[in-house]
Amino acid sequence: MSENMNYAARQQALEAFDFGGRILDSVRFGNGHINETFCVTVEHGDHTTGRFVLQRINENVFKKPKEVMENIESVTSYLRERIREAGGDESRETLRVLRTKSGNTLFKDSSGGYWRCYPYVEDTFCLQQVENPEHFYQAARSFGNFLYLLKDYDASTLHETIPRFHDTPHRYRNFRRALKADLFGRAQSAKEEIDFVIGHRKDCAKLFDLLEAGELPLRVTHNDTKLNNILFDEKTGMAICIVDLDTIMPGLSLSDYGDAIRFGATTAAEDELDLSKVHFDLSLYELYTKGYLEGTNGALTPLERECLPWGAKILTLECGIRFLTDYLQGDTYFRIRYPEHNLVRARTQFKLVADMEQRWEEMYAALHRYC
Ligand code: GN1
Ligand code: MG
Repeated sequence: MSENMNYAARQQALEAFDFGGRILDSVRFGNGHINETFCVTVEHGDHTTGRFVLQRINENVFKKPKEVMENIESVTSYLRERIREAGGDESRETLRVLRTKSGNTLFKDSSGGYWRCYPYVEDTFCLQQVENPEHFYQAARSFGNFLYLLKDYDASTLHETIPRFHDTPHRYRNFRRALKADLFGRAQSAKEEIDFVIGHRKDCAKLFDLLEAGELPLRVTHNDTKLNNILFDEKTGMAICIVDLDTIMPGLSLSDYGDAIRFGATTAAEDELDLSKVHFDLSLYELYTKGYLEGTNGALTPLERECLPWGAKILTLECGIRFLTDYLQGDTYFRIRYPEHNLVRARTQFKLVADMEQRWEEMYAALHRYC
């Protein structure tokens, strides 16, 4: 879409939502790889200002935006009740969907783009990397608590917003297809990474087989538990609100746990170019494990707990496979800033997987200190 059309679509969205005041400005916001995000500042009648997060949902990724919003609306309403019962602050501890002037959770612009909006949770900050281990521990408790609060919510009533999202064997098959097609002639520049994935094909099925056999439960999961999908309170430093709710759907607890480890228990960014800086951080892994077990408050089954290291390894492998597949397919999924960006991302993930394998016994020893 051209910049002008983009601008016109955003203006329509700004007009559509019920912000309860005069719009002062709207600026690009955030670090997500998928949706387009803007921060909107509004002046109310009494001259106070308020902020909102306005997003255009990426329809290439989320084919059914209505279903995305149904999941979000239903789960956040449920969470609000649980938070209220526990004496928490429901206006800060979960997102609230802002409606349009005609009462809808979604707005469709004239070019067909879908938009939704949330009030901004003020006096919070977001982290791109672990700076202080305490924050990572807080994030673990919060994502654990998310699972705990939703443990009695019937996961089968939720839509699968991205079919087979954390179905790792399916991701592996997509990778093989992309490799076979090699539409952009990129396979020769990713030989080592391709061999790494093929060498790990058997690992891909480990958790999925247990799910199919009914040994691991299907739960309500977030499915995108990166550290930057959580808001911390500026005053207390506590993780208070989980954001980026589009991928809430039925899934494995191990995906939520594993994805958080992959992104946070590392010494470098997801797209660090210098692999000598990328290491799996065992002490952050241990801290997150402790926090997650505390947050889930006994809700995990013994087998789920025992599979946590596998969750870490498989989700890291899976994310690397997704980056590599997108690289082979010409970067149609993840937003990139330069041509090899997805390959660079894949490399860091495989480096972390290799590190985990080397420290496998230590990972289990750390886990068994808490369960
Ligand atoms: C995407 O939207 P964002 O940047 O939080 C992706 C995740 C990946 C992540 C990798 C819907 O998350 O699955 O793990 O990038 N989200 C979707 O950084 O595919
Ligand atoms: Mg995000």
